[in-house]
Amino acid sequence: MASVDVKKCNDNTKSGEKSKANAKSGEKSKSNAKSGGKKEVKKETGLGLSNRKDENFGEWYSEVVVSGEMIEYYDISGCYILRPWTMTIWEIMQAFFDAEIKKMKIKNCYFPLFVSPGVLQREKDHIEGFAPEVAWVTKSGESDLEVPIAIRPTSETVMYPYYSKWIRGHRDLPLKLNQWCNVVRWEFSHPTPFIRSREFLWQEGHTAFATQSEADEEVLEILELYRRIYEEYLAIPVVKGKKSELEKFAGGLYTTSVEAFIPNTGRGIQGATSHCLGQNFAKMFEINFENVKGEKAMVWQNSWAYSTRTIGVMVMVHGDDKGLVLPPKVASVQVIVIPVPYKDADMQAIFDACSATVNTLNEAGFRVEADLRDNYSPGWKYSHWEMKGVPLRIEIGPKDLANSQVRAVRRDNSAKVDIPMVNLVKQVKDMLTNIQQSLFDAAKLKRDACIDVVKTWDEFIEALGQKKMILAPWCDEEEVEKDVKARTKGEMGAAKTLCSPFDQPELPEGTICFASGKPAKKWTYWGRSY
Ligand code: 86X
Repeated sequence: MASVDVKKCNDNTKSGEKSKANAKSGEKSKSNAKSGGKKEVKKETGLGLSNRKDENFGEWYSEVVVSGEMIEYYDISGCYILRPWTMTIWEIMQAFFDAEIKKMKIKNCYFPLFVSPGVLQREKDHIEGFAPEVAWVTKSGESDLEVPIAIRPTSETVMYPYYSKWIRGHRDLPLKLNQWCNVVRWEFSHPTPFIRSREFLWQEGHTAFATQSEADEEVLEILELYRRIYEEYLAIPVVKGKKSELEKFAGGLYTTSVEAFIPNTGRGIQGATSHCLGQNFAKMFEINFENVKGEKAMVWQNSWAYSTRTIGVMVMVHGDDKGLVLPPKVASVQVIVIPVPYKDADMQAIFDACSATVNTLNEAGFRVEADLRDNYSPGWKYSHWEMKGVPLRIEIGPKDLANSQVRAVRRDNSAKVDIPMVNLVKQVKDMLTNIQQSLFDAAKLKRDACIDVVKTWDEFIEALGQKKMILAPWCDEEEVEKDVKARTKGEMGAAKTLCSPFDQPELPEGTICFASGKPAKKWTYWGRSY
């Protein structure tokens, strides 16, 4: 694996060098044609993707995250460099979520990265299945540590001993903490940037309440924030629902999630989870308090998280054959302004118009930059910023200058509009809003077209073969879910439950389970998944 990654890294460096070396000739060839010129520039500069999204999705994805300058491969398999183009997206989502949880009186904190073996194993049942994924530090310099130290894969065992210490009486409740941090899970299945990496960034919220009803309420409040991150920021439709007993977090009482779907691979993907832990951890970590009546009671706990995986889902859902497509709300550059010089044009006037456009839009609150580099042709710049997914491109040439207008080109559908300078702010605002909505609508249409409602096993197998996300009536029995997994095992991976949507269609009396023939209890989404 490592050698493949390094090779990709090298290949990328090479094409980067090539594009710089050829930039000048790109400029020259620009002057000769409007029509065929662009293709020629692409070829010469090495811009453009060599894999198509619909033909070779996996390769397309690896290529687009690197060429879009979000990720750089690293020499440790499953670890990736998050470049500024990625971090800005993460910071925007972080700012939203952080402000929202502060409104809920949740406070930020930071617990150590390292876990002592005693603490890690304190809660055996929880750790058991995960043990092979825990990474350990065993040496400092040349000497073995007396006691090896684990790196947190999640922070329950790190935090809860202190919850036990800090919570004494009902006045200490609720205790609502969150931390933004990295975690390490030494996974052995195929790593994919953002989607499955050995180190990733997330927030983990851990809260404790006096009553179950307070905990229940918070679970859904947080889940709604996760829905909003996906739908309002990343423009990705998700299904809110409850995980099956088999798929829930084993240490908890119940797990809720937002589930997204990747049409190209026909796989569901868990977008974020919000768990009610019940009193299981309170029991193990002795998190007790004296209630209002003066009796000893156990706290009710929740935990919830979303990670940088969100960004991978965004790339997979919106990206196209020209590269990334960023929803305006999370794009670090929402508008890129590009001067279009012609022979004998007043270059200074064009540059001034570009700067004025950037300033006007920045002052209006948009994230705007101009690409005034003189060693790249306009065509090269178009491809470059398309690859990086910038939602809107503004071109300014002599004709635009003469007409006091700019030309705006949408990344999502290539639509071109001439905008009079006097309407600039209003029209750019409308276009960005429109792009954000269009991306969501297009993604939802595509996702919905992948949903099949089935009633029988034969229909289920047929739909699974067509890479669908399947809504089926189910008896809700663990044995039946295990049986479905066993019966669908194959190269592509088995089908499992994604979630039972909160929004349940009507289940007519007498409906039977698609897999067992027993009475159905609920509608559940099934599919292959990440
Ligand atoms: C499950 C559960 C939970 C806090 C969340 O989903 C929200 C934020 N944590 C995480 N999980 C593990 O408990 C786990 C434990 C170990 Cl030791 C491990 F190596 C991997 C794990 N992966 C997931």
